[in-house]
Amino acid sequence: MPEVPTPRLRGFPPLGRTRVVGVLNVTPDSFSDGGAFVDADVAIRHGLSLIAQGADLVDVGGESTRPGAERIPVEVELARVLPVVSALAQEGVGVSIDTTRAEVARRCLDAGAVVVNDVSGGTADPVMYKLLADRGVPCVLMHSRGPSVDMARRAFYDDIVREVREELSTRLDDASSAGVDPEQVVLDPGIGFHKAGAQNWPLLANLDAIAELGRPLLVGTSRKSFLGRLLAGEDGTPRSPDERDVATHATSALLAEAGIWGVRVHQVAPTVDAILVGTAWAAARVGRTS
Ligand code: PMM
Repeated sequence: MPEVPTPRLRGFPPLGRTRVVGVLNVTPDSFSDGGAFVDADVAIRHGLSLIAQGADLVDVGGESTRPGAERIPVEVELARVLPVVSALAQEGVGVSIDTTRAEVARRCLDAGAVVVNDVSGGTADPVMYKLLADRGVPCVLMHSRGPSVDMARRAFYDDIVREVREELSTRLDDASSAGVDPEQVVLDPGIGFHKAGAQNWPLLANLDAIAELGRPLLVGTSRKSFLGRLLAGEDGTPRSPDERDVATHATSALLAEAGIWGVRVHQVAPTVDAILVGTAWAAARVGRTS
């Protein structure tokens, strides 16, 4: 993978390696870990264990974005995430809140979250950019094309790399026009969101084109269905989500080798190892002239 320049993100000094963002879904229905952490105490313990394993941030989400997922009421989302976000923040954990709702983001920032991760890129809630601008917090703007309920219908591209780049560029422009400091924005190509199976590979292989927008990149490949398809059995049955971890770690090593800012993963300890491999590989190349 070509090396991707990593611009600075205000408030996050360079680490010399890819950051690990641990996934903590407090949902009954996420595609790979749905139901495992609905109990707040179990979720909090898991968040602390992700940090102990080497996560730099824990990304707490209360609304499933799996293909076909229906929206839940804001009160339900808040009831799931707030106790977990507050408890983790009180323990000094760097919490990112995975939400498309400004109200949920606002309450979680008040409770100590330090990053807002919006899979709609700020398009789902008309006041999200304003909140981000007012609070001046780092945010992840991910590429997607609308609600998860019609993922397949919008997964059409002539040139996926060009189109995702253009659409992310529009998100960045809209956010900065609304007062968001571009230096606080991380962009994410949105692996698996309105992208079917093999469409994800050219995006991953050409992240340098997206990095030309001048912002750090976060990438979430963890346990996603394009890996399930790649690893399908002879009868074509996709590999199940919990059997996609080794393939996920392979992508993390490649992303670290390319100098990507962060990876969003379910399994932190092996990701830390994979990142060490990718980082060492890239460092060994520096200085070679032939
Ligand atoms: N993927 C999921 C949820 N949130 N956020 C970002 N920034 N990037 C992603 O790729 C992403 C995300 C869906 O995966 P999950 O259901 O396993 O959390």
